[in-house]
Amino acid sequence: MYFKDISKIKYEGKGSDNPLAYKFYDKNKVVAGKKMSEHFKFAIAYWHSFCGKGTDPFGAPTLNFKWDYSSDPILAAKDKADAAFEFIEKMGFDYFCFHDYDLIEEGKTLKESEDRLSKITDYIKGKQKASSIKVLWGTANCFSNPVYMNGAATNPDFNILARAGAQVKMAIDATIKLGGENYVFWGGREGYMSLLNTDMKRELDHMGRFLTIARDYARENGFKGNFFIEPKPMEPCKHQYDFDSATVIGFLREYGLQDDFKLNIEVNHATLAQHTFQHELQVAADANMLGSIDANRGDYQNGWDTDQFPNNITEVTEAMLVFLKAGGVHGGGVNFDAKVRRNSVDAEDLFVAHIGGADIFARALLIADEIINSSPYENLRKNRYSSFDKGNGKVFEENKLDLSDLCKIAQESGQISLQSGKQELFENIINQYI
Ligand code: XLS
Ligand code: NI
Ligand code: NI
Repeated sequence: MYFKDISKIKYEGKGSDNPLAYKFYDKNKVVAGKKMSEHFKFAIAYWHSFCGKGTDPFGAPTLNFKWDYSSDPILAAKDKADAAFEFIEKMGFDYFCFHDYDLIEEGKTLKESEDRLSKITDYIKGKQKASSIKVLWGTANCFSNPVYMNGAATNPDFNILARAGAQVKMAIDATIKLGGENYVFWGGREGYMSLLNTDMKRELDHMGRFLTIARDYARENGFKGNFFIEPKPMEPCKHQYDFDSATVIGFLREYGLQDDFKLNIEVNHATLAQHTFQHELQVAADANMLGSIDANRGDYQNGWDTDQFPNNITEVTEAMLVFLKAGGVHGGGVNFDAKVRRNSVDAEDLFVAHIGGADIFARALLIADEIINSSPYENLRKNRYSSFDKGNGKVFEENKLDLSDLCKIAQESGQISLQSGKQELFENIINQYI
């Protein structure tokens, strides 16, 4: 046991002052026709919670992981899996997400990595059988190894692209073996540092082809889940090709991938792209491609991916309005792609952070559901468009008016009165229900 002082986290309600209890996340509570646990499918991110030890560009690790002492990579990986499973069970979550080399340290050769992955996935499979913990998604880390400094699927060197192919194949195999429900691509190095040395069109064609053959391989091997692309505009690249939801949707349609791929929206990536989280969710939902969420938050003053745990109730409430109205996500869930600050060095800090994250989503879901069902919000929004529900507006929506028709209607309609957008009223309603 790695967290022996901490017992299973329970729901104690808003009145509780126990820092190690849920105040809002009541797993079995039904909201909008589904249990909270089904709406969210909360997942822990293996990399932040069990691998990242608090380094930053200026400092050494601060977190002392009790599972990270063995010099034998297989034993170390097993200890890490024990810690992860103990944590997930104590949180009462059902899922985790992983990169290939989060599970076990990469070998010196592809063959050695493959053997290691096969051993650790055997072990984790056993642990899954003994619990009910599932994989929300798996992915390949095609960005840390120096070979990927010029990209993976978009590398100008074919040999590196092939190597990325081998790695993605192995990560898909591992995901299938562990019953993973989805598979993610996050292209941290798929982009450029300088356009001067970059043939963008050629690189994008390569990426389109790479994703196509990865999909084909997974399907041939029985994978039925969704593929997700996780947009991010920059960091580590100056410019990343999967910039934001709209860009990725255009890319997927261009390369004929729109039926198998959906989007995994991360809060801090949205804000890095100068959008809100809710904007990115809405764009994905409108294209019927809202697949999953990487929950975290950025910092208003810092310009990078700080990956802090979510705690902004207004932001998450507005996001939950989009989420509920979209009917939730396709196949995915809410993965806490977030890390405790490097000075949060107590074992219980990891629990407190995840409790806060689950609670803010639960609270926001309850509020958003109430806004939709009991407040004037829905009608106010609908009424803004009422001129399209009847008369010429309706005929326009039926695609039966041309530009000359519009001209004629405008000439006949006389003085037009201005309609208020009521933004402040909308904002007040959100605040009132929070
Ligand atoms: C990095 C990404 C990464 C993906 C998985 O910014 O969020 O963690 O979620 O590769
Ligand atoms: Ni992410
Ligand atoms: Ni991120």
